[in-house]
Amino acid sequence: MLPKAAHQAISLLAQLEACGLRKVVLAPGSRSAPLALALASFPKLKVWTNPDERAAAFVALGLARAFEEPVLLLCSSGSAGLNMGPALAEAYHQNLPLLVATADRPKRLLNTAEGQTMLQSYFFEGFLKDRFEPEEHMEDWRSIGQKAWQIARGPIPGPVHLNLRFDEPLYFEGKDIPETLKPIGEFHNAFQEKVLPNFPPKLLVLAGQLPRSLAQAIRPMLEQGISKGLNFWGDISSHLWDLSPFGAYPEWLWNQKNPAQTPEAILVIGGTLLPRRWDAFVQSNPNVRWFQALHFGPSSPRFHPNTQCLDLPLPELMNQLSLKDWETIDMPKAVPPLPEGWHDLSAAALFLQSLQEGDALHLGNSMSIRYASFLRHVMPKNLEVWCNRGVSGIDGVQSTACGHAVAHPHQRQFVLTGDLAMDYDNNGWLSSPPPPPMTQMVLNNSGGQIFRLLPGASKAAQSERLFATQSQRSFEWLAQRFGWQYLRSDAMPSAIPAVPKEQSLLWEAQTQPKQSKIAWQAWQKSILEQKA
Ligand SMILES: Cc1ncc(C[n+]2csc(CCOP(=O)(O)OP(=O)(O)O)c2C)c(N)n1
Repeated sequence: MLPKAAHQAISLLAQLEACGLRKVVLAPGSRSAPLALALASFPKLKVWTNPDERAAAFVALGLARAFEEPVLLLCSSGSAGLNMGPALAEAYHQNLPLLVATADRPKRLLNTAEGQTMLQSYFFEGFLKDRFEPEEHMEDWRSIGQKAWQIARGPIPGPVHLNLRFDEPLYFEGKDIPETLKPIGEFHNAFQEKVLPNFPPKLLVLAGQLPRSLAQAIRPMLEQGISKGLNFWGDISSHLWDLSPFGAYPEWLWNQKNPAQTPEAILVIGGTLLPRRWDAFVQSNPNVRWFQALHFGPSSPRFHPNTQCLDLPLPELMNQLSLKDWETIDMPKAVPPLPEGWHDLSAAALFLQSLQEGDALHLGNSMSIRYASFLRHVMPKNLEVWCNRGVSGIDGVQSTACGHAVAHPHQRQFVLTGDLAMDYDNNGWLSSPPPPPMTQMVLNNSGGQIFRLLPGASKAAQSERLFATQSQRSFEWLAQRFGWQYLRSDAMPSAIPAVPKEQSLLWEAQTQPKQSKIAWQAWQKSILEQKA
């Protein structure tokens, strides 16, 4: 006879598998044993393990993002689950479907000095689509699984927490699914449609971070709209970045005083967007009307309090835009040359130039994403660009890339990241089976370069210690730890290194922070002062 915990775990997995679950990431532990053992009953489920819950959650995030389907994340009780918070917060802000099952102990053991026992119910409060905690006496968790799946998957996806209290015995044998636990049916949610407003002819569409499939779905319509004069700018994370005239468009726009170069209306679609601070533009352009698509975007106005929010599926909205004629804003046609010498910008440019169509590029926060955003003219058009711009900051850059690489083993994977982000997160590489090879450039500018560029932080006393966390470390040790090829450049190399096929490569660009700052600021200035 199967113990209660086995019934619970099997019923949950049976329902999730019937709903379409195929991928599971497990951070092993004893309390989650019923779920780990029940996995054997579901051969359709592909399982990855990683001992570090924080990294495991980012690996799952990378998988959910790459496959655009819910991924189940399993861990043990206690602080194990807490470690998954950063990736869940990121999933919430990127609208990515993660199902997180934290194993827990029976309620009666709370506050009894029992090991690995704490209040887990509200671990991820504030960044969940929903959470479930089945009653301990319930043996059948199918309906919970079904509801959790539906909510995680959408229409607007996001993370769902299942806090699962298992009582002993936790271990069992056998993998036959009892007849009584056959999955129950699924149902679908319809999306509410609303009416399209009458946009003025000089409209600018600003696209933030979008799921790749949605971006691909609206791309032909946008292309058609752009050919009819529609003004468009896609964030580097939008999967539409290559449709923009050039990297600095929004910043350039802010500097324009000529009404001919100012949009009459701005429609914001998708999630996070660099640049973020539109306050000055909003104030000096009070007549610009603001619109925002709610489908795959935030639900509150972003840049202007009087934004009209459109509750319309994005493909439909874009289709309607593609049918009209628009008025184009005059723009500069070229990007000024890069400052000479070896610095972050020239190193990043060299790395980005080496990429080919169809490659995947994973960008670290904070300067790497900015460099790439401005250097899009050196990148091949059909390059997949990925980054965590929800809320993660320097967290999970590599682990998420590991998850993505696992999903796309035949795609060439590249990572461009800062030294602190690289130091912070590399346990994605502990995953088993191990992620496929990647080529990574770490911009080693001795700490957080962003803080040397932020006026407040850079002027503070002890800025290097209190903000930039200056260090003189090399990353050769990391390459050794994971068996990667290692290359270090202290000056402009004469050639771009070849990308190895079967092995990862870590290319450490050792740059001088001061020189990198001067080059970046000078180049930005020349871009923003360009004439149309
Ligand atoms: C998890 C997390 N902790 C702290 C921060 C604050 N933070 C923002 S940028 C940054 C430094 C990033 O340094 P590095 O990875 O070297 O990139 P660079 O600024 O040089 O591009 C830090 C610590 C953050 N974004 N995320």
